Amino acid sequence: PHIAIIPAPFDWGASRRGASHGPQAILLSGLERKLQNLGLSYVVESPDYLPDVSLDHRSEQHLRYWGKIAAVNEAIAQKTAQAAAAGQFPLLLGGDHSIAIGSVAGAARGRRRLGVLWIDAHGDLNTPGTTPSGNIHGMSLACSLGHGDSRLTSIGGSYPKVQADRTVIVGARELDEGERQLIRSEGIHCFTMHDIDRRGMAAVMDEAIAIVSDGTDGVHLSFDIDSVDPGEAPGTGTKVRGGLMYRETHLAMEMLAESGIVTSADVVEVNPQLDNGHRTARLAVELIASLLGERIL
Ligand code: DIR
Ligand code: MN
Ligand code: MN
Ligand code: MN
Repeated sequence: PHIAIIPAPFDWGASRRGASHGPQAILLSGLERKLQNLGLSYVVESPDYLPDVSLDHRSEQHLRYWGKIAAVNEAIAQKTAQAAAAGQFPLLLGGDHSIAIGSVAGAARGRRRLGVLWIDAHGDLNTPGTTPSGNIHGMSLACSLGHGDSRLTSIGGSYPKVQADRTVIVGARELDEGERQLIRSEGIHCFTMHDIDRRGMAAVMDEAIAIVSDGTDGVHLSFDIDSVDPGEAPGTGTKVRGGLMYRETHLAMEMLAESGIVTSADVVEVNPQLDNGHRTARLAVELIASLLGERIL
């Protein structure tokens, strides 16, 4: 199969429960039919690769549920690396965004010059020293860059999985002070909603694609559905007004498909318990189809 659909039904990294039902909601919203119509071969992996962490209560105030998150992400890294090594495109279905600690680590195992495109309302660049919430889904990109607690940065190997100059954030509109400082001190490329408003999505994505593909040996797309405006994507835990419009988001996915640079992806933070019917899960399916080559004409 060309695509390995890897469910990551996990939500201990977020401030509220429910994103663990995201994979099932996305699958029930017609993902397989879309892939079939695109002529893509795929396998849906069983979630049995994840360890049972129900009895792991290791947690700290600034690193909530780190025990569960470390154990689950080791397994996600392993599963992602295995799929990539088999020549497949790992497509992770979250789950909250803490699962990207594992998916990025897994994608980086075979691609030491991995580019990362992080489409999100947030930066996910907090560390235990800067987090306002203690929620690890707000720290996953920092972890992948090697910042934060070694119990998280060592997942999938004790080295930074990606470099700041190959990392691009698109859609940011709610950054904490520590995140702003890390963006400046590390030189992380960050296209905010202000940049998208001024320059348009096409220009921003052209530049983002150029950055993540320059000198890299693969690109991981980490797509947080809360990047989309809450009017289109109400089913997510940390909604922020003023997000990406429906067509802007599809355009970004279509441009990524045309570029052919993306080698792995996650779609995270779909929470069916907060959704309006299956509106957000269905949007996720549509966006995945655009990413994987669905065209209007
Ligand atoms: C906030 C929220 N910056 C935090 N982060 C979210 O808790 O660190 N990330 N929602 O997706
Ligand atoms: Mn996120
Ligand atoms: Mn977010
Ligand atoms: Mn927030």
